[in-house]
Amino acid sequence: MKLYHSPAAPNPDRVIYFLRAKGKLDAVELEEISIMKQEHKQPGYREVSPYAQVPALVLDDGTSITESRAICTYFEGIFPEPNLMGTDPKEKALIEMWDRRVEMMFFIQFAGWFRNAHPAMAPLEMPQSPEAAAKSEKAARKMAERFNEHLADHAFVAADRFTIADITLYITCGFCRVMKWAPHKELPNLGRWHAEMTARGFAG
Ligand SMILES: N[C@@H](CCC(=O)N[C@@H](CS)C(=O)NCC(=O)O)C(=O)O
Repeated sequence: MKLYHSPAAPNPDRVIYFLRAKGKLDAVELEEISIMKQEHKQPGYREVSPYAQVPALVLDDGTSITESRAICTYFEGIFPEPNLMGTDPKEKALIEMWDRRVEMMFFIQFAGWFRNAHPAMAPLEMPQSPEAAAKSEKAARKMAERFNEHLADHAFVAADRFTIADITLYITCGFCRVMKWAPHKELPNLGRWHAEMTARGFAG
């Protein structure tokens, strides 16, 4: 199977870190797609990912799976250990709840700030909107503070153990560098958690 990714892009990194946490990065052939060169918008790649996004996973039977979380769900199924998405209905639901909170309330808000404010995003986000950027920045900063509060008395984001929700928060904190922001360097509990995650080695 082949995983299309872009170096240092957060959604592909989510999948790569997930696979590395499983010890299975070698199970996929990696192919790089340059977003900056707009390779993801070329007709050949659109056959793999019709919405022109990375990551995309193409299985040996030709099936194409996009959406980073869906790709992680597939890998969780074929590589069940270590479990990163829950073992029983309650744990699965709680891990998904936290993972979606990170993705939708922090990551997507941060992405809205980045896409509407950063000059490098101008060709991809037309027109950029300073108002949307300011609103998204405020929401992202608020969520960083909420996760910092959560991590004051939790070692991990969800389920009292390492899960996909930690990976999603980790890639979000890393992605913040593009706006010269490092929430884990400003907020102490996020900082403690981030250092522990780095020590696990899944980010390479
Ligand atoms: N919800 C999708 C989002 C994928 C996505 O937006 N990927 C970005 C890279 S991190 C991308 O392809 N951007 C290209 C563009 O916006 O034109 C997922 O989780 O995979």
